[in-house]
Amino acid sequence: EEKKMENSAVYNKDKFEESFVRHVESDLARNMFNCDDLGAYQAASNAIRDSVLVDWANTQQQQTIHDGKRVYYLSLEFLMGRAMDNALINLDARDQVAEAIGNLGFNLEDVLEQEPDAALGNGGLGRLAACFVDSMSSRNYSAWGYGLNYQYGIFKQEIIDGYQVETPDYWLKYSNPWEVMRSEIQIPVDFYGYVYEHYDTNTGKPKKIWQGGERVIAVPADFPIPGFNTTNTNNLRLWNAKPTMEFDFSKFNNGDYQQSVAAQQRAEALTSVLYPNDNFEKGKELRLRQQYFWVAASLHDIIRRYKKNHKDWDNLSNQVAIQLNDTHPTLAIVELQRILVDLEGLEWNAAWKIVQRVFAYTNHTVMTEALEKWPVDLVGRLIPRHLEIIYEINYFFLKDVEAKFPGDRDLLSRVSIIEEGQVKSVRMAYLAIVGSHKVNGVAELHSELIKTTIFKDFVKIFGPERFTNVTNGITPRRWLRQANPKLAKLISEKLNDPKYEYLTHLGNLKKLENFVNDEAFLKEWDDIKFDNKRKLAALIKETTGVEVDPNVLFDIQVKRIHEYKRQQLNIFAVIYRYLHIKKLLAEGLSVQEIAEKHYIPKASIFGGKAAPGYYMAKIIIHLINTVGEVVNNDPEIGNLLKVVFIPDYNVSKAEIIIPGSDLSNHISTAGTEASGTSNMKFALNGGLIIGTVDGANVEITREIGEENIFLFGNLAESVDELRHKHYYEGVKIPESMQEVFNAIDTGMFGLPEEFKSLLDSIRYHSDYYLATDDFDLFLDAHKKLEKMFGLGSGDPTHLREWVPKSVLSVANMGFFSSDRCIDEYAENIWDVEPLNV
Ligand code: 26M
Repeated sequence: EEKKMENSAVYNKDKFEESFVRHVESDLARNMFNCDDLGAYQAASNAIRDSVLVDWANTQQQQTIHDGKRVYYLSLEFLMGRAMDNALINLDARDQVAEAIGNLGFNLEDVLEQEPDAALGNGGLGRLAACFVDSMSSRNYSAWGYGLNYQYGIFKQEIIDGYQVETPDYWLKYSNPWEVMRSEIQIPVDFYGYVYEHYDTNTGKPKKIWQGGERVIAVPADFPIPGFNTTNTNNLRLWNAKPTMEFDFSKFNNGDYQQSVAAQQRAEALTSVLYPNDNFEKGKELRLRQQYFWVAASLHDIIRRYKKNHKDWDNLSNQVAIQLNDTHPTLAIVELQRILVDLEGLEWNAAWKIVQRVFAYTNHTVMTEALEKWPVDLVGRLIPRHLEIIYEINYFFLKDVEAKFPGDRDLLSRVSIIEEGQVKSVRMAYLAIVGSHKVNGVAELHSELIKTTIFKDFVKIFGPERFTNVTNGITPRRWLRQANPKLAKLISEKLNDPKYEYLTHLGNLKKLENFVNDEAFLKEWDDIKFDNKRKLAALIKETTGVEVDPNVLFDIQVKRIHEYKRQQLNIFAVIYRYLHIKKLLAEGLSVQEIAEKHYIPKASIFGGKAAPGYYMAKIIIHLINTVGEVVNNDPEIGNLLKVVFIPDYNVSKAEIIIPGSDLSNHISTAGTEASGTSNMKFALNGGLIIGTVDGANVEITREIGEENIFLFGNLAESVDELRHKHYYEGVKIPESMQEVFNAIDTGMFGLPEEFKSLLDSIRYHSDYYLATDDFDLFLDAHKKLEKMFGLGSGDPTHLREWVPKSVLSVANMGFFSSDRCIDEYAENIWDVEPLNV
């Protein structure tokens, strides 16, 4: 505590105010009389950053002195969201700074709002990486993240006439106070060129030399990652591409100055934009260039750090663990083998053993169409030496397979890293498995599925030990304390934990079970939910113009739009509900009667982005919006039903939406959602879940109890059979769904042609995602849960039946902290221990 006080301005109001003013005057070149909220955000961030930098420098120095094993988390996406509030919470300085900022004439909440999201990711995979860096710092690991510093994050989504319109997210419009440019570090990365053989007089052996054709320089931007309740502050290093200073003199001499400057400028394009797919997109050369650029720069950096203190290559895996976030960084395996063999002169086999010990690979999908494959031609042109090495890795691998399973030609062609199709391609997942010592899935069901389906042959070849599970987690600092401060405070009071230690010992939440019969407590709990719903209603009003009554059931589905996530199932059920409410109204029932006896008042809330080229996902967005248009403007329906699509779902909106949910949807076709992580965020904030038996829903159910979650739908084990049946016997549309289709077909929600391919994919194209099989089960699950919700806050049924489930959910979510998850990686995969700095 004492150290804290002397250390920095964030713990001392006077010092903070002083520092703030200094930053306004010297960094912003303004004065306090013309400092607006944006200026205040920048000055405050700089003042806070100053103290983060002290911890950061100390941490890095001590980690270097200690010289233990470091973890490197390679991810093309880090979906960080805002940094300022998170830093204040992790430093335990929020109250002091709020007061100091108040004294200076600003309001902390307004100032925090000025920060643009760092939206350098698509969805689950990128946000997972962000939770992981928070946990790695908070649990005192020595760990770096490596990624790309995109100038444009995920596009901003506008809804115009009910359609998604994408606009660029130029998030660095104002300078970013959280990034520290390391212009002194400049790492050359080569592309193209050719490979030749050279007789090495030292070894008497031929040697491969890669002569690159185009060079780009990698310059890091570093982001300090403060831990919660610790001074341990790790580094997130995101690369920028910069042109070389070398000039193409051949062009220059030809008088083509313009051309040679243009070529230089192209370098920067490499890191300018995040690919907005959360699924593989075929053959885009720039994407592969991004991957190699990032991998080469990161490995160069890691190896340079290793070489400062070490010579013995055999020791590399005692110092370095590299985790591959999906197959996007798989070229790192090839790059390390190249460094060891071509540049450091190791024997192939010795090098390969080292490589395998260093790497581990996390898989995030079983859907085969989403597995990365790169055309051999493209790889050979871009990085010719790497293609040779891939062939050689494959040659030795297949030789081993042949020795183990002699004569099994089928097996060899099935597991070959090179796919011999119309377009010969490199199967990145196979390369990642072969080059790693561990492969993990992200939830139990998913980890089992990869072993029995897509990677089955590799279990046979390498044994089951190579495969493991690490169930995903989320950081409770952002997803409870930051997003839901009132609930976090109530919990800290109830647990008698004024320092919020439960945020790093999330199992302590269990003690909340003691209060599940305490009526005053339940009321307090419910009041906080109501308050959060009011805030969400305000966001909805502001972004869509629609007014929703915070007393109604908030039924939410926010996530990327995908057929497998089945937003279509949800909107069909909404339409069904609307049709039936209309029928009852036509029969002369009043809104009041319908609410009490048939359909409780509800707001169906959607949000999420569609990949710009994903036609079907865009139709789903359009349908949700046209349904909203009709329902919300129906003068008869009162508050029985509202349908809203919140545009531009992102991390900072999630922080408002998630705490305001009564119910959230996690309704993927069983076996398709690897884990899901928003399910955890909702449950941790006291929202109940309606979901299929898929991904981490399975473990959430085990932890919180099946009476506290609403599961429905066919199981993963039935999916193949059902698909087969659809294909050979045709799709049977249930009557309930037929009513919905008829309404769409007769133009109730706009031109039916606009939705034809969505409906046809179900009725004429085999309903791959099993909407027909699960629809009635979904409706039944709703009927059941709505009885328990009652008429919402204040209703005795609600307090008796619903709120205790909410409390019990939160009480049993301890397992899903990303701290637990990172500890499992550390112990089972990385073999590292925390270092207390
Ligand atoms: C690949 C190639 C080219 C362009 C983009 C990609 C690509 C980008 C992101 C592919 C997949 C991407 O993300 C997939 C993803 O987010 N998966 C989710 O990962 C979460 C964390 O493990 C899981 O919880 C989700 O179930 C899973 O869908």
